[in-house]
Order: sequence, then C-alpha cells, then structure tokens
Amino acid sequence: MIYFLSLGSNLGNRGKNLTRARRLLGEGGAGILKASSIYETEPVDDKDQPWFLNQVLEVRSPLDPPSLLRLAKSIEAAMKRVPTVAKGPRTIDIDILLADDLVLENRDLVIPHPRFARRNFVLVPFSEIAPEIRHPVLGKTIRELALASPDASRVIAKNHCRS
Ligand code: PH2
Ligand code: MG
Ligand code: MG
Repeated sequence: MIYFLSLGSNLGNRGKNLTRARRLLGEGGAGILKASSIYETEPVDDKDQPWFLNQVLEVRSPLDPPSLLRLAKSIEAAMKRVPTVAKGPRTIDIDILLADDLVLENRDLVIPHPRFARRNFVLVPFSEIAPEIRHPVLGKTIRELALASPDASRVIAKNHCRS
C-alpha cells in the first residue's frame, strides 16, 4: 500500500527528530519512496508554541492502516512524546494523510486525514512531492488544494532532506 505521512516536530533537536522518525519508519516496515524538503512552519491552532519543522513522506508498506498507525504511535512513544495538550508542542508527530485512495473512518483513525486540506504545513511539502495525487473525498489534486488553501500561516523551505 502507498501512504503519504506527515512528520512534525517543535521540541528538542527538531531536525534530528525528523531523521530518527524516518529511520524508525523504515525499520518498522514503511519504506520511504520520496521525502519532501523540510519546512520551517508557523504553528497553527495553538499559536503560542514554537515553530515546527514539517515534512511529508511517500512510503510503501505491507502494513494495513491500523498496523501503520500502531507503528507511528510506537515511534512517538519511543521518542518520548508526552501526550500533553492537544495540538501542543511535541518531539514528533506522525500523521497518516492518505492510504492509496482509501476512505476510512473509525474511532482511532480517519483517512484521509480530516484537516490536511486546509493546512499549509502539509499542503506545501505534499505538493512538492506529489502534486497530481487526488484527494479521494474532495476530488481535487494536492496542487489544487495547495493553491486554494484558506490557511495564511507561513511555511518556509529550510533545506533538502538528507536522510
Ligand atoms: N501540528 C499540529 C497543530 N499545529 N502547526 C504546524 N506548523 N505544524 C504542525 O505539525 C502542527 C501545527 C497538531 O498535530
Ligand atoms: Mg498532527
Ligand atoms: Mg498526530
């Protein structure tokens, strides 16, 4: 299955946190096909927190969505993400954005991720690596969603991914 994942970090050594998360994903059975550049991004929702580094990955994995979610949660736990304030600061956040063209909704997991189409910190890196991918619910490509984004928060390209 082909997945798109979002990585975010705004605590500790943010660049190293992203690198470690990419390595642990690979070791856990989610092989990275493409990685966007890393972006320095203004916090959205709770604005009173440090800026994030964000990145979007395309991965191939034999894991089904619940298993990939478990892997993501175990990596967050291994990296000592303390569940504190919802949407507050974190060493690493790994979100599943898309899984092929699957649409899934249950208590633990909603795919496509319900908020990514209105978040520049996802849309900008996502459209860098996969502008033609179509959102299975909204019917628009990632490029179209990025161009139509209602989000005014700042997203600044930082560097190319060296994994
Ligand atoms: N994640 C959030 C809330 N706000 N803002 C930015 N810039 N980047 C994020 O990854 C982020 C956020 C909740 O997961
Ligand atoms: Mg998130
Ligand atoms: Mg999350």
